[in-house]
Amino acid sequence: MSKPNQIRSVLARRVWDSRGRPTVEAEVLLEGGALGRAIVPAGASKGTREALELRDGGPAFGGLDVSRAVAHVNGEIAAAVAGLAADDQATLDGCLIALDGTTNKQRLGANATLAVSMAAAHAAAAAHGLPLYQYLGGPEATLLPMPQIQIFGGGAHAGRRVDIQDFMVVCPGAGSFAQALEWTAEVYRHAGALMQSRGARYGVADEGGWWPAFDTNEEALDALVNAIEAAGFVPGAQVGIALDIAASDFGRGGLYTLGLERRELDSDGLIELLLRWCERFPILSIEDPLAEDDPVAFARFTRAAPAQLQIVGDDLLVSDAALLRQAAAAGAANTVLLKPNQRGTLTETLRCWQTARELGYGAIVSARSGETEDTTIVDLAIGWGVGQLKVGSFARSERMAKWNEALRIEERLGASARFAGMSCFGRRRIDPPA
Ligand code: 2PG
Ligand code: MG
Repeated sequence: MSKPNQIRSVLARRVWDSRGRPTVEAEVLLEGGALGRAIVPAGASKGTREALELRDGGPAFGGLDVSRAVAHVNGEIAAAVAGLAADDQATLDGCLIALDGTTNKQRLGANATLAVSMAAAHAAAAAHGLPLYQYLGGPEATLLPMPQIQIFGGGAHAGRRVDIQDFMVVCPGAGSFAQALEWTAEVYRHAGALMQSRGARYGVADEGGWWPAFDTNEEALDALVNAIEAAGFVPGAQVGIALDIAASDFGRGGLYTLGLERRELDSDGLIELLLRWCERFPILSIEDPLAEDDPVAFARFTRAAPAQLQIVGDDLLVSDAALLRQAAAAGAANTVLLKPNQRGTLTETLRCWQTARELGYGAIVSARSGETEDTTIVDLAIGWGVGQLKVGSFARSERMAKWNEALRIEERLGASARFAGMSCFGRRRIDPPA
């Protein structure tokens, strides 16, 4: 006899992401009639140790088609997971991992496995009659994340027009998630007006941040502070800066090429530059300050940085629990970015978050630069109580769908909603050697 929570069928199709590129959507139908659906995002600045996103190669769509990943879902994966309980995520994901049989999902594709993993979670939540965040976190799932919102795009998301990838804001002075969005809306608007007044407003980058028409990276930081002030906020206290340096994109072997400024820095030179920026600008969080192949310098930066600075590992850690343990042992970073498609299942992503908690690290649930209307990461951030969420800018519907979904959840939670504010920022420091 079948049970209502058992998977009856799985169906995948090719859909299109915010860069107009193919991606995988999966639907999981349960015996009781509940249906879950999810779409997988795609990165541009990727860590080399991310799980593999399977692309077809060949002439169509620049080699980026996903017909093989879609076929894997509709064939092997659908057959293997039929009959499994959708609300036993660990067993389901274990089945996907075993079926793939490689360490990085290179046979089936992380885009195939993650689509099914997430769609099954949605189906299970629907079967339980609960919104996904509540299904994942129970009645405790009331913590609204601090948003990290991009104002200027750069790096791989803007044709390397500037070296730094994400110039973002966080709102330590805001009292609620809704207020953090209101404040960011004003900063984003003023940043646009500022670019307009300089005759330098040329549209937006991949994640919707303003196109970075600057002559130096520091000019972008100055412009961001000006926009915060023009919007009427106290830089640092009310609205602060968060950067994703994405240093793996312009550094290799301990050498970093700042294309915009036509100079090359070694690891210590880059560390010095970033520390100077931390003194001059109200920077509260820095992601990937050094490249993924430069972990010793990453740890050196972590030790040298101001005590309150959040230091985030993205390419360095690729949402992987084992890499996070290694980084913690070496004293690198104090926060991990959680991107489910870097691993290919929800269970592995959750394991990384659990490891972060155990080690005293902070975490940020993050979207990718190639996104869709899928809002699963909002449920993960709230359901898992992570306390921080990074989605891109304050424009374009693949971004706004996520901010707006979190707004709805905050409203639905009413008096029980708690805003994380700065409480979940990574702060851990290893003691300097005696
Ligand atoms: C990152 C993300 C989002 P991508 O580096 O953190 O900004 O970019 O998805 O291209 O890796
Ligand atoms: Mg990053």
